[in-house]
Amino acid sequence: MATAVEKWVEEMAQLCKPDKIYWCDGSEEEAHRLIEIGMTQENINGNPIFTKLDQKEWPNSYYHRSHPSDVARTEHLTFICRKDKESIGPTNNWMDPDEAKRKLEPLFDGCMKGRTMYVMPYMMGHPDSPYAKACVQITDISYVVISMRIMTRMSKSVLDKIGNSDNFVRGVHSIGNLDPENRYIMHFPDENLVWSIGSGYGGNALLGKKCFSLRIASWLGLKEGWLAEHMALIGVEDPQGKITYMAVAMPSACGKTNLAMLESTLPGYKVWTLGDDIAWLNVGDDGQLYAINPEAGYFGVAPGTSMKTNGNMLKALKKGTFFPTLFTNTALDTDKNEPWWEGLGTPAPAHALDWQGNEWDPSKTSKAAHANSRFTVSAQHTTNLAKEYSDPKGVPISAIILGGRRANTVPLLVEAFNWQHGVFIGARSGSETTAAAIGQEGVIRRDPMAMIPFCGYNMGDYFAHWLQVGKNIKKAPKIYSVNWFRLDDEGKFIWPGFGDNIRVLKWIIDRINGKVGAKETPIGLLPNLNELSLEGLDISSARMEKLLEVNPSEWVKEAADIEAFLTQFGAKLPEALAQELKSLKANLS
Ligand code: GTP
Ligand code: SPV
Ligand code: MN
Repeated sequence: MATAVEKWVEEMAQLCKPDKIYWCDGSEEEAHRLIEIGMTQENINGNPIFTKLDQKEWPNSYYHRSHPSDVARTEHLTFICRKDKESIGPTNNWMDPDEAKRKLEPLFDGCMKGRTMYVMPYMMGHPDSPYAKACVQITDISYVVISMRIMTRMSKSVLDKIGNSDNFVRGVHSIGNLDPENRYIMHFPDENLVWSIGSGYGGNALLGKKCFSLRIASWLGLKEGWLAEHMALIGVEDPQGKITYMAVAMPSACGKTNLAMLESTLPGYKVWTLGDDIAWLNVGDDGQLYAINPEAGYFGVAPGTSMKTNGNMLKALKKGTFFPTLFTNTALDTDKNEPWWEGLGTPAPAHALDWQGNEWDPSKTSKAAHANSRFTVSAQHTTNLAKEYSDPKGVPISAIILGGRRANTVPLLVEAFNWQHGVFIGARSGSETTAAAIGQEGVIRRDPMAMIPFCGYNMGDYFAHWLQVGKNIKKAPKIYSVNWFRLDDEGKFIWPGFGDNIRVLKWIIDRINGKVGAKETPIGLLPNLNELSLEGLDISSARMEKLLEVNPSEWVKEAADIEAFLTQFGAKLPEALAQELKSLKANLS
């Protein structure tokens, strides 16, 4: 008797008509075999799927170049498909599920002719975790298989775990013909199902990541009483050896991976990492909020990653274990056969191919690496991997940090008055758009909890759910807002950032332990300058004051923008948040 997985795979094979079906076992031997084949095979964009990099400098590392039109998430082609349009809300693209399937079926019909259909069984989360989910994804490109093996816990044992049950998350992916006109990322929350065609890039193609672990999982969380969040997960050890766990939401390309790898500039402090992009938050039996990272690797932004800014990550990229490391859309130094990107901290290569495969040398004014070029590396490579990384129950969270990229208005650091106010801070957050998604860069958009591209249902209901989860926790974590990106009059970052962000984390720990005070402002509690640990930093108090400034006229404008954003949720906007907006405006006047 065929299992539910086998029946579904057969059904998909009937539709996609691959030459071959290959069931992945997740082994090291398999990864090497697929990479070897991929080095001789052309991707449909004319590049080999994998190019071997210099194995001495970059052990077990390979280079991949995607199609120039396919270098980031495409939010305008991403849909949530449920009958009830209102349940999806005003910030998602909606499509009726029947209509979506009528649209997709002809595109998938025969899309794998001449190709292999890879079937990947994998877990999101530690297999022994009560919060983990068993998943199966189909794809027709080995780049996705190798990436998924790094990013998830892929193993044939997942099939035994699923057995004959149909309780598994389904993902169907084909690179299609890469035509942006025929590119769709469609989510069916009621069926635990994602269909994606026409893109081989990150969040569009690795369906366990944003598609399942955020969009579908957030919907499961609403029904089941938990939260799926776009958050890094860290443990901060203080000089006494005590570790404080924090979950950190920041929009794409706004600093999660770097914070997760932070090398402290304050003696005695150390950051341990559990995750850099996604956290699942559950209320434990003891009434505390626990978090796990459902992923097993990092798909991180390459530009700006250097020994100076993020030495931990560079060491991880060069570690080379049984997990290969991938570089996608960086430049390729053709003299040295090494990856290169702007901000790597080494001289620009004399001869290179840029991210589009064009000849490049330092005389060119164009960027060699795409701004959203990425590395894919196993969490096992990180030297600061927390020991609780493999703890099925996760870690208890003491602080939630909500960040964004703002050149002005938003101070370096704010503490919420309480959970409800913290939810409002999250709901009102804005950030400048980045190269992580196709579209204009550098424009401010409201991005509640960094989830605007990832919340799989009506954000009005999402705010209400956050408020409810807060009530279900015995001792709610404190909530903070941070902004590393405030600029001075010359357009330079005022805050040194990176390793010095530990100074902000230390203040948060001191607040949790009741060791420092704070001053009340209209937008929340701010640090007293003399209680921030700034020793060894070359920053004038005038610049620090600018970093912590709450400028009333900027905030009156901000509040108007927040109001316009929140109004669109109509009756779905929780009364508590409408009240918070009212008091913000009152505090400002
Ligand atoms: P996604 O993977 O897209 O979700 O991004 P992320 O939130 O993990 O962002 P990441 O840490 O990769 O940082 C994105 C960019 O911001 C990189 O170019 C970093 O070098 C830069 N960056 C990160 N932290 C800081 C900081 O503290 N200060 C400054 N100035 N830049 C930073
Ligand atoms: C992001 O854009 O937030 C990412 C990269 O982490 S992707 O996997 O493409 O979503
Ligand atoms: Mn992300």
